Amino acid sequence: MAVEQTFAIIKPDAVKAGNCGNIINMIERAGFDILRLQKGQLSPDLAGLFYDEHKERPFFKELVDFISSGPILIMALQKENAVADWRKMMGATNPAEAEEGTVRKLYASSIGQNAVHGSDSNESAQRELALFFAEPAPQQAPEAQAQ
Ligand code: 3AN
Repeated sequence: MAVEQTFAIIKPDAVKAGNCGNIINMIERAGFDILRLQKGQLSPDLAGLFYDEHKERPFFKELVDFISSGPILIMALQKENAVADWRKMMGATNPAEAEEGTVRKLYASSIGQNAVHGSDSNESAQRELALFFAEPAPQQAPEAQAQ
């Protein structure tokens, strides 16, 4: 399987509830390399760009309002099969349908406030990583690869 990078967010509900440490622990135990980790708060404009593919959905405004409502953690995660593995670890969008042991089963409260985001494909991962992390992760730099 190919080594991939994916983009992850710990959303405002999980940050507010103090669950970042627990979620990061799960990520590390699953073997992800955390290439980037940054705390911040999205402007509604950046949130709208990020969720552009959902702009026709009825819950678009709710989505943008929520993700920009408070601090979040954004991450670039790397491992073999990173995109699918992180999606599996997150669990179903609706926490009521999420499998036992998934992040959303443990920490999400509703379909809108569902603790985490993960890219849904390699193409989305590239787009989302480029949107949030202008510079490539250190491991990708030619000098780092040469060592
Ligand atoms: P996922 O995050 O599991 O990929 P998507 O791509 O279907 O789910 O939806 C993107 C985000 O939109 C979800 N993370 C969730 O927060 C929100 N969302 C999805 N469906 C609804 C809904 N019916 N009502 C409110 N928010 C929703």
